[in-house]
Amino acid sequence: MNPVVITAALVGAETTREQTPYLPISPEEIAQEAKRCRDAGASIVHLHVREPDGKPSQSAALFRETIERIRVLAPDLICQTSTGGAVGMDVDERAQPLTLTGAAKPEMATVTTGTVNFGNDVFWNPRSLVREIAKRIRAGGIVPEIECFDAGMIDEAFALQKEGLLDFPAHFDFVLGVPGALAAKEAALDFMRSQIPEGSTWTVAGVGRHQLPMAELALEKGGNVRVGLEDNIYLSKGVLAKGSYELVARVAELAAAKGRAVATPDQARGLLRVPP
Ligand code: KMH
Ligand code: ZN
Repeated sequence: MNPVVITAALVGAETTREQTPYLPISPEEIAQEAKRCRDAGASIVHLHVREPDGKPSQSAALFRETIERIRVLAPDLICQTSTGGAVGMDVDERAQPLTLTGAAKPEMATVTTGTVNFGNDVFWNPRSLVREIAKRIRAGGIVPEIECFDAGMIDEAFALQKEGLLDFPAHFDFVLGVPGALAAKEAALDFMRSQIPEGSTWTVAGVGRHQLPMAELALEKGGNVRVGLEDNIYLSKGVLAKGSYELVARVAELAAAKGRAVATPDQARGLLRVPP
C-alpha cells in the first residue's frame, strides 16, 4: 500500500477555546502547531484562521501571515486553505485565500460540492457558489480537495469535471459524522470510495469520537487520514488532545502497527498530484 498522507486540520471554524485551551488562534500559534504536526508525521495542514478574539475569519491578510510563518518553521508542509470558512459567509469572503500569491500562495484548497445540514446550521453550497469556487481555485493554479459530506457531492464532482471546472483523477476528502450529514460508518466509507473516479485518491475525516476509528479504517483500506482539533478535540474518552499534533502522532503509531509508512510532504505531493 502507498504511504499514508496525514492531514492536520488545526483550527477549523467551530472549535472554541472554551472547549479546549489547546486551540491555536494567532498566526504564530497556528504556525507553531503546524510545525509540531509536521514533526509528528503530517504532510498537509488544512487551514482556517481566526480574528484575535477567536472569531472565525477568511481574511487574506491573516492567511498570508499564517502561511508565511508556517513556511519559515516547516517549509515543506503542504498548505491547504479552507474555502468553507464558517456557516453564513458569502462566496467572496470564503474565497479570499485563493487570491494569495508568492510565499503565501496555498498549494491546495477545499471545495465542498453541495449543501448539507451542519449540526443545527446549514453549510450552504448552492450549485452556482460551488462553480464559482471551483473556477477561482482553477484560476489560482491551486489543487482542489473535494470535500464530500454526503454521497451526492461525489456525483456533483463528476458534473464539475464535465463542465471543465475540475480535472480527474482528483483528491477527495470524505467528512463523515457531521450531525445531519452522512454518518461515520464503514459501509458509508466503502460506498464513497467505490464512487470516486478511476485513479483518484481519498482521505477520511471522521468527526468527533469517530475520528480515530475512521482513521484506522482508512489505514486498513489504503486511504489517507485527516485528524485535528477542527474535527475532534479528544485523544481518548474525556482526555483532551494537547494539540492536533497528538492526534497526528496517534495516527502515525496506528500506521506503524498496521504496516503503513507515513508519507513525507514530498511523497504526498507525488501521490496527490500537487506540483512541487
Ligand atoms: N466550517 C465548515 C462550515 C472547509 O474547510 O472547506 C466548513 C469547513 C469546510 O470547514
Ligand atoms: Zn475546514
